[in-house]
Amino acid sequence: MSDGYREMWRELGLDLKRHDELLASLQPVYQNMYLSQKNRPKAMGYYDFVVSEIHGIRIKELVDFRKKGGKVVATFCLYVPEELVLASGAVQIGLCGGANTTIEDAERDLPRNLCPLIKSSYGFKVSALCPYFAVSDLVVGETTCDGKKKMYELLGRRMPVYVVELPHKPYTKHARALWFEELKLLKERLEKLTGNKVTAESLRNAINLVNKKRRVLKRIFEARKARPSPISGKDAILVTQIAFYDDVTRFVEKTKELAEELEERVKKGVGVVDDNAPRIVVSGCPMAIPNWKLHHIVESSGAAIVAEESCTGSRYLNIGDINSSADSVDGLLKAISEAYLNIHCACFTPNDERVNDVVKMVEEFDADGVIHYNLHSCHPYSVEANKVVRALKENGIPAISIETDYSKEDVGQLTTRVEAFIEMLRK
Ligand code: BJ8
Repeated sequence: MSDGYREMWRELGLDLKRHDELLASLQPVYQNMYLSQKNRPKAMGYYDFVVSEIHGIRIKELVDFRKKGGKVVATFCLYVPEELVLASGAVQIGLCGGANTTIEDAERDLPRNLCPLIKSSYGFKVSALCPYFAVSDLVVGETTCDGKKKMYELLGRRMPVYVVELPHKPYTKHARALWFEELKLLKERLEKLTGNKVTAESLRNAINLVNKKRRVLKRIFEARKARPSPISGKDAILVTQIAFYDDVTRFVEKTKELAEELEERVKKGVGVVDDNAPRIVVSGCPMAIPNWKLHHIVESSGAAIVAEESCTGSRYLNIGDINSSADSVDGLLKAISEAYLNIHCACFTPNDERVNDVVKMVEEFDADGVIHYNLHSCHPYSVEANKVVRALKENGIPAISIETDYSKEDVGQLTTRVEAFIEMLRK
């Protein structure tokens, strides 16, 4: 990480001493987990650079954007449509909540037995460690799980927060109508924030741009279907994590370069593991940056993660290509609202589509087994774990369910379970 940004960080009100410690602690982790990997695609150099500048160049861009009157909107969930934020002239960034560092800070306000993702995210605000929070003009939250919903109330005492209501039974006509109306209200809130009117043209352009992002990510996913996989799961998840806060146009360009390289590798049969390495799909809670714990354990144990059924994986792609042919704002908004309900989050009930998605993915990615991944105290996914694992076993697919957090304490125990699972898949 370059050190030329201290003045900017000071102006953003960050706790510089702790901030320095945080960045310094990330370097050896990244070196160990990422830079030491063998035979990485060359195009990963871009994402290494983005991580090394995580609180540098991108923050400077956002600071400059705001100096010119631009607004930054922060989110914590896939259901907040980036298309709408972009169409209002604002920039959307997905805030991270994948680090253990800020959990103690969060526990001053939040209960200990709450999901680490929620505590980590909130902790980044209260600890003054996150420049992304500091450059955000508005957080758009959503009514997904109870923990997040209630956390937004506390966050709202510290900065502007707007919450969209997501219906949990999305299959009825009135639920879909409610969701559409909610997005209309969000549009009005964004117009008030930016002073810009969302027009059919600005919304269509934004849809087309974000479609490009999902399309190029899909190419990365498609390439991972090859045996051997041309990219590690660890690298693939990093690309998706960065997709949530990088500039969209630049991200699409850079990720096209990666996709081309992977497609070339597939043609030549070049992979990051040998052909016989067990192939694993991870399904469950999203993994916010810098949460690479499970991927590191699995891939250090000789297996390859070939896909993630999660919001930092296939659930984002399930939104699909949004139809931008309508000629009115309402028509385009309708297309967005329908497409976003294709995200099969465990906060939905029933949520059988998610179970079907996992089973289908095993076949498509030629996987040998599934690890269901659950964060401690995440009730929606822990209750659903049972259903997912049962359905997989009924289909003859080996599966295990693990529960973890962001600490290092259970690494030994997790490694033992993962190694035993991989060993079983080899037989
Ligand atoms: S669409 S998965 S990003 S809500 S892990 S905070 S569910 S207790 S993150 Fe999520 Fe949107 Fe759904 Fe995706 Fe709650 Fe569970 Fe924590 Fe979670």
